[in-house]
Order: sequence, then C-alpha cells, then structure tokens
Amino acid sequence: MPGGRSLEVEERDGVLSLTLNRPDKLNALNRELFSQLMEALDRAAGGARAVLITGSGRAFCVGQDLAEVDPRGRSEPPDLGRTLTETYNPLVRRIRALPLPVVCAVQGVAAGAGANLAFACDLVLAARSARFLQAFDRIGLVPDSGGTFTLPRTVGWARAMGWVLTGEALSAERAEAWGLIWKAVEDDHLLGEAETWAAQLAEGPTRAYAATKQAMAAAAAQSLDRQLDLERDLQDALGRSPDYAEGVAAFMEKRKPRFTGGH
Ligand code: T3D
Repeated sequence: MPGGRSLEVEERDGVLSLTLNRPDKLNALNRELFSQLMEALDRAAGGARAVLITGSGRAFCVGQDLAEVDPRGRSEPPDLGRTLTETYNPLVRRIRALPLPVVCAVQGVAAGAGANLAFACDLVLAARSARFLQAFDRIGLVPDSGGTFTLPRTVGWARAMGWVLTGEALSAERAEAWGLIWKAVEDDHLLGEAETWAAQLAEGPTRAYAATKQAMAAAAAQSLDRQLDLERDLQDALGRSPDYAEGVAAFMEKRKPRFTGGH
C-alpha cells in the first residue's frame, strides 16, 4: 500500500494480530509483505502466546503478487526456486515451527499460496462466503507452500488431485467438511470468533501447545514406535512445567487454571 504498511501488527493481551494489508491487490504477497511477515513472526516468539493472521478488504490473500514476477520484458526467466527458498518455504516453516498456536481467519478468497498459507496455520476459521482456490494450474505451476504435502494427507488423494486439476473453487463449508479448516462461521462473526479463540489460546498452557504442534508435525514422517517415544519425552518435560502443576491443582480445587506458559 503506498505510504502504508503491507502488514498491520498489533499485540494485545498476549495475542499478536497480523493483518495482511494490501486490499487493493487482494493482499497478494510481495517481497515487502513477506519481510514484514517474517519479522513479525520472529517477534512473536519473544513474548506473544498466540498469533492471529487475517487479511483486510474483500480477500484473505491471493498468493504471489504476479506483477512482481511478470515475465514480460524480461530477458531471463524468473528464478522461482530462489523465490521459494527465500520466501514461501521459510514462511511455512516458520508458522509450523512457531511454538505458539496460530489462528487464521479467512474472508473472501484465498488463492494459490494464500490458501496454503491458511492451511499451514493451526486453527483456521473461514467466513461462510469465503472460497479457496489452488490457482497454480492457471499459471503453469505446482501447488507450493506445502500444498502437495498438506492436501493429500488431509483430504485424500482423489479429492486433492481433483481439486488441484479442476481448479474448482472450494467453499468454506466444503473446506470444513474435507477437514482443511476447523470451522466455517457466519461472515459477521468471523473476526470476533477468531479473536476469541486467539485470546483463549493466549491464556492456555503455551508450552503444551508448542509440544502438541511438534508432536503432530512429527507424526507425518515417523512410525508409531518413534511417535510414542516422542510423546513420552514431551510429556516428561511438560510434567515438570508450572502449567501442569497449575492445571492439576485447579482441577482438584474445582477452579479455572491460571496458566502462565512459563518454564
Ligand atoms: O513467484 C512465483 O510465482 C512462485 C510462487 C507462487 C505462489 C502462488 O501463489 S501462485 C498463484 C498466484 N495467484 C493467482 O494466480 C491468483 C490470481 N488472481 C485471480 O485469479 C483473481 O484475482 C481471483 C480469482 C483470486 C479473484 O478474482 P476477482 O475477479 O475477485 O478480482 P480481480 O479483479 O481479479 O483482482 C482485483 C485486483 O487484485 C486486480 O487489480 P487491479 O486490476 O484492480 O489493479 C488484480 O490484478 C489484483 N490481483 C489479484 N490477484 C493478484 C493480483 N495482483 C497481483 N497478484 C495477484 N496474485
């Protein structure tokens, strides 16, 4: 946005809210937005206890800013390998590795890497009128930002291939039915509900959420035996945490726990 920030960042009560803010370009991802996102996510690990990602205007995010990679008038083809190495891959890795729950509120359209960015988050809500598009086929690319990893694992081969090859738009309700998002909610309630979840997660057992993310992510690539060992190791560490002591004490005292997320 000329004169404005491409990413609005606000931190309140442990929730770091990140709003993609290029509404005139449907929040297409350009270099500036990437670097602001990465910087904000780096900061998140320093004090926030939950992250909320959303978009401003009539779209969540339409993926790569195609104006930035317009091949017309270039003598050389663009180096997309480098683009992925420097931007999309670190972004997805950062979200997945962030030791905090990441809530995503999708309104309007989420296309290309914009859709897969949403699917990389931990708790995804979408407005009932939202729609998801892979869109990569339209410009001759493979689904990136983890799409080829997440889609077949989440929705199965037939649906993943069908969706990607037909280029159909997926409604929020269908995305929910397929298990790609947590919930489709009434349009007017989207932000409020996402904020409520983010606030609730920010008051939760942060270390347990981090361990849960770690274990869930590891499960995609290892045997039950190794996963059981990992659960043991994580539980061993969590059993020594103040939040575990507080959680059990609160249960015994029939009161709400006051988690600090501390070590
Ligand atoms: O570097 C690499 O290429 C590798 C990485 C790839 C990752 C990817 O994400 S590839 C996929 C890129 N995204 C797309 O191909 C989606 C392109 N957009 C669309 O197909 C349509 O905009 C939508 C179907 C999403 C929405 O259509 P509609 O009719 O609601 O809106 P619109 O009129 O097309 O768009 C409104 C404005 O946003 C328009 O600008 P203008 O003409 O008013 O100045 C349009 O150009 C702009 N816009 C939309 N998408 C993009 C974009 N500008 C730049 N990049 C975009 N991706």
